[in-house]
Amino acid sequence: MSADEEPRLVPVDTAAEEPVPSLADEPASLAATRAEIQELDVDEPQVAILMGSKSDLPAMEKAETELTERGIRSETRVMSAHREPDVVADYAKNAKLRGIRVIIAGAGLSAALPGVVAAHTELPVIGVPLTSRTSVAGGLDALLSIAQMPPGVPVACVGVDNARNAAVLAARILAA
Ligand code: AIR
Repeated sequence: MSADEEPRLVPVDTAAEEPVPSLADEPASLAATRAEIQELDVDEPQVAILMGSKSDLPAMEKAETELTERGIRSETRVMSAHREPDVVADYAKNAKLRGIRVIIAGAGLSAALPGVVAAHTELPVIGVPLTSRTSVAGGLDALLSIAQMPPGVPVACVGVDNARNAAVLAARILAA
């Protein structure tokens, strides 16, 4: 066989020869979306930790500690479903848009906070029943207030004062 008759060698990976699309070829809307994503604050919290009173902080800060140890960004806010209902509603309505993906809410006594938050957002809400100075039956009042939600408006409920478990569950939801 002469040199002229030898079969031409072709690259195995023909895709490598195809032109690589440049960013300039993107439709305008896609380019705009890409720009918006790049502007997003990468430090934004993924988990919100809410509580009904400053007096709940010693129990609830265990959730923040657990999330921080797992490298999960969170923000902590005090807001009462009974004392500041409008603040709670506004926070819950805006949480998803702000990039929050799970909400942990702890309260004692008639613990409405997790349920009211769940009424205003589609995000998963984890309630933490807390003992308080005037709790009935060691926090049974808050446990029932959080667990006994009406059908269609679920709140996950961890054990009394077990904010750490709420953080572990939040981490599992984020990883799912
Ligand atoms: N609480 C506050 N607003 C509504 C409720 N259920 C709860 C708090 C706290 C308890 O009442 O979550 O556990 C007592 O609050 P404070 O402020 O009197 O110490």
